[in-house]
Amino acid sequence: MKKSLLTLFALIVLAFVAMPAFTAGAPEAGDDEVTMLFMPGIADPFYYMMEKGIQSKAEELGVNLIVAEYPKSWGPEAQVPILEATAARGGIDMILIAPTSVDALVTPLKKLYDEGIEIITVDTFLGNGDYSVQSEFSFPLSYIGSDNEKGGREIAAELADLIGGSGKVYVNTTNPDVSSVAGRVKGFQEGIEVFPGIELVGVDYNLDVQQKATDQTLAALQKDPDIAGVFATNVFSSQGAYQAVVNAGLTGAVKIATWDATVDMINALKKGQVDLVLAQKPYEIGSLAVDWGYKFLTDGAEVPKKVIPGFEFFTQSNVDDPAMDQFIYK
Ligand code: T6T
Repeated sequence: MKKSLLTLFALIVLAFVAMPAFTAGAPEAGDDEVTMLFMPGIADPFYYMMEKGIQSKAEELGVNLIVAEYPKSWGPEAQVPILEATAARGGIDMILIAPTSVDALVTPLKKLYDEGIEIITVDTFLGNGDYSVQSEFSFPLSYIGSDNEKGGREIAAELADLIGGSGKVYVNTTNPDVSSVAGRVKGFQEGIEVFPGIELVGVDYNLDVQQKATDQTLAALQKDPDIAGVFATNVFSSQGAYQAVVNAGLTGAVKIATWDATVDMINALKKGQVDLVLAQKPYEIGSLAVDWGYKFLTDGAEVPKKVIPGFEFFTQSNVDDPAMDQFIYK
């Protein structure tokens, strides 16, 4: 009797000791659930629209989604502390992030990547955005966003047309180290090169502050009263720059090509205060990022190094077309 009790006791002890060996690697409850973190660049209608695309695809696929706090200003100093604090919660399989600098986000993201978190960059990218060539910034799975240089070139051609192929043009943009807007300026400069009669008189950086865009554009118009065209490269640049033209009483005389289809910009187009609005597809960018990320995490699918949804142009002739309504960031 005593012997069998001892055996039973030994068996129980053995079971407890051996239990972990049997359970390691086995998914804990909810472990195979995919968790993604969305880290936007700044609080603006473009990223709100992107979040909608992310939310709806995450819901569809059963992805556990964490949306980080929206930075109140643009830049690594605002974005990195939020990113690191949110990632420190743990349990994150993938980060969908719009890096606010091509350089300054490489180290903080590489650290998280080395901790086992996959990265997809949405809207903006690291380095030169070519993740197919091994480099210190090629660790993200993919860049999902607009072809900004192509958009810049097309806007140059449209603005050239609007000003009759010659005259002075001015650019208001945000930051030199941000891939998206830098690409737009580069494309624009390439685009106007084919027009010998067009002169680029200045490029100002407003650090993504709308009032700064208004002040800079007003100063540029005062310095060069014969500026014929303005290109503003994103939401706050556009909303600031056209306000300066309105305040200077130059609406119609100065042609304005803008980027990002906010409700404010579409209303300005309807009022003839701007002449062109390029609409990116933030909802689609967000949805594609979750879709490809999920395929990678669950099936090991190969994610294309670049996924580029197109863009649309709002003009005075199509702004009231109901088919265009879907492209407004609202
Ligand atoms: O233009 C978008 C985005 O594409 C860019 O990278 C940063 O600015 C916006 O978010 C608009 O404010």
